Amino acid sequence: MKNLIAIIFLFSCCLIQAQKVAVNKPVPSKQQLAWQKMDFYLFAHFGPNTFTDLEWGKGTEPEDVFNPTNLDCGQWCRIAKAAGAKGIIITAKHHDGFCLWPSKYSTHTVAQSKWRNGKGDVLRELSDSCKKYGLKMGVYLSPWDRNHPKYGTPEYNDVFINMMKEVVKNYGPFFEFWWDGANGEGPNGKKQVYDWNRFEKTMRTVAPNTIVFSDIGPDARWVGNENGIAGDPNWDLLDTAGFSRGAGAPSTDTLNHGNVNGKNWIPAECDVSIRPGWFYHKEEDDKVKTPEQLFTLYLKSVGRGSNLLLNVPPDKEGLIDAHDSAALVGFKKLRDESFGRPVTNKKFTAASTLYKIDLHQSQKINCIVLNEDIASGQKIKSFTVQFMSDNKIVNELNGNTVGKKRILTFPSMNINSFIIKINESKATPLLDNIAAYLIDEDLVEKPN
Ligand code: FUL
Repeated sequence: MKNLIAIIFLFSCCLIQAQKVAVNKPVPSKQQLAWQKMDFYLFAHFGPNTFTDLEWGKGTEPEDVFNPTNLDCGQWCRIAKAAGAKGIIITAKHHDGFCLWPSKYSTHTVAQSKWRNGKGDVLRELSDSCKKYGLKMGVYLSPWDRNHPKYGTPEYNDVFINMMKEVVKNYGPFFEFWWDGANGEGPNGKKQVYDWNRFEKTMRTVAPNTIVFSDIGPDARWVGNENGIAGDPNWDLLDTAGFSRGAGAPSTDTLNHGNVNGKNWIPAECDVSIRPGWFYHKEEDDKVKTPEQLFTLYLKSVGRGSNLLLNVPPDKEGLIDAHDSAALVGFKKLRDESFGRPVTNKKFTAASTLYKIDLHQSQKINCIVLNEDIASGQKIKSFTVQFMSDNKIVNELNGNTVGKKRILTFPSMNINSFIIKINESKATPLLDNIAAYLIDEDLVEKPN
C-alpha cells in the first residue's frame, strides 16, 4: 500500500513537472515579482529644500525653516490614487540631514522645529494616509548627511542603522527602501565610509519583505539616468561582483540595460521628476511635464519592463500643486483611453516560440503589449512581430527583450492577424499575455 502511494505521488509530481514552464536562473523572489507588478508609483521630495528653494541643502538650515502651513498627506494619496499610482516613496531624510520624523538619533528633525510646536511627524501622517487610501509606502533615506555631527566617523554607521530600524519599526512595513549612493562631505569635512554590509544585513533582518533599492540593488537597481528611461534591451539581471554602490557602481550604460547573462535578479527602476528639479520651486510651475510627455515616459520605462518612480514634490504648504495634479490626472486619462479597450487580449499558458493572434476581421492597431512570464526567469532576447493581411505578411517589427511588460507602438495599420516569433531565447519562453490596441496616433513613440 505504502509503495503504491509513493508511486502515485511520484507520478503526479512528474505530471506537474511536465506542465511547468522551464526555469532559467536567476529568478525573482516573490517580493520582487510583486514589486515588478506595481509598475508605477510616486516619489515625494520634501524637506528644508522645499522652503529654501535649494536642491541640495547645506545641513546648516535652522530647523524652523521646515514649516508646511497646510500639510495634508491625504491629499497626496488622493492624487496618487487618481493617477493610478500604487504607492509613495518619501525623502524621510535628504542630504541636508533633516529628519521628517522625530528621530531619537538626530537633533535636526521636525521635533526641533516650531512646526506644530515640535509635535509634527510627516512619516506618521503619510503612513496613516497610505493605509487609509490603500497605497503602499516607501522611504528614501540618504546615507550622506551634511548635518549629523557623527558623519565622517565610524559611529555614524550606527546612527544610520538606528534610523533605518526606527523608521521601519514606527512607520513600516514599506514596499521599498531607497538608498541614495551619494557620498559627499559632512560637517567635519570628511566623507563617510559607509558600512553597506551592515546596512544590508539590518534591512534583511528588520524588513525582509521590503525591496531594497540602490544603484546595484540588492533587490532593485538604478536605471543609470534620472530621465526615467530604461534601456532597450532591458535585462532584469545584473552582475554585481567587484562593484560597489556610488562611485564604484557599474557604468550607467550597464545599469541602463542590465547584463544579458547577469548572475543576480536586480530589475531596474526609472526615477524621474515631473518638474526640472526634485524639490518644489515655484518658478518651475510652468515646467511641469504634460500628460503626453508622461505617457511617453511610461512607454520608455514601464513599456520596457521597468517600474516608473515619478517624483511629484509637495509645495511649501505641504500640498501637491494644482499644475502637477492636473498633469497626473491627464496622464491617467491617456493610459485609460489607450489601454481600456483592447482590440484583442489573449492569455497563454504554454511556452512557445510562436504565437499567432487572429483578429477575425481586418482591424486597425498601432500598439501591442506583451507580457513574459518572468517568474521562471527572463528568457527572450529577440523577437519579430509579423503583421498579416489576407494571409500575407504586410509588415514586420523587431524587438529585443520583453520582460514583465513590453509595449510596442507603431504607425497604425489594418491587419487580420499577427504572429510573434521568438528569434532568440535562453529557454522556450511563455508570453502569458498578448494584447493589441488602437491608441491616439499622437501618442505613438517617436524614434529616438
Ligand atoms: C540623487 C540626489 O542627489 C537627488 O537630490 C535626488 O534625491 C535623486 C533622486 O537622487 O542622488
